[in-house]
Amino acid sequence: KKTIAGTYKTDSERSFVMIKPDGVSRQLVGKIVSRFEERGYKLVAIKTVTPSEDLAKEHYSDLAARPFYPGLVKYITSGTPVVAMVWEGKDVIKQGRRIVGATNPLDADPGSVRGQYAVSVGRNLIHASDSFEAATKEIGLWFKQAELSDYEPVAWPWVMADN
Ligand code: IDP
Ligand code: MG
Repeated sequence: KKTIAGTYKTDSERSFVMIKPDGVSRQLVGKIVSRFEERGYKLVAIKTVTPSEDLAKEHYSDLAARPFYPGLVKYITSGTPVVAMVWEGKDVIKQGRRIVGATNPLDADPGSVRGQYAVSVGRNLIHASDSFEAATKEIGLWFKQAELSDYEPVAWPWVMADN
């Protein structure tokens, strides 16, 4: 698309981002949402969900063999809701992982969400898709097609410029 701000592509990727129960209970939702919003990413969907055991298990099915899996499922199904989101924009999958930070908060960049707010790997506040395949699976698992909004942020020509 060509605009006064330059040119940019309108077909960009999407990532599934989830604020885990500790992030909601610790009232960090606004701060976390702001990081994606201020970067210029587009909010495509957002809702609170109190995940069932089936949903948590399916979301983390790749980790079913890991020793921490039962505890992880318990954490996600604590009864406190999560905030499920879809964010869209250039490189949002890779960039989302950088905003979130390393899995273990001890290794997470201090500027990342986990690096600023988390201490324990088992209570690391937030999830973000790690690949296009994972994003596709996770968005489909947590959202219906009709819940994904189609609009264009006014800032996008500037944020997304590719020239
Ligand atoms: P990621 O969330 O950074 O993608 P994964 O390896 O996919 O990390 O693990 C998923 C989630 O499982 C982590 O975010 C964390 O909540 C939990 N987890 C991972 N490793 C451990 C561990 O060693 N002990 C406890 N929980 C863990
Ligand atoms: Mg992962």
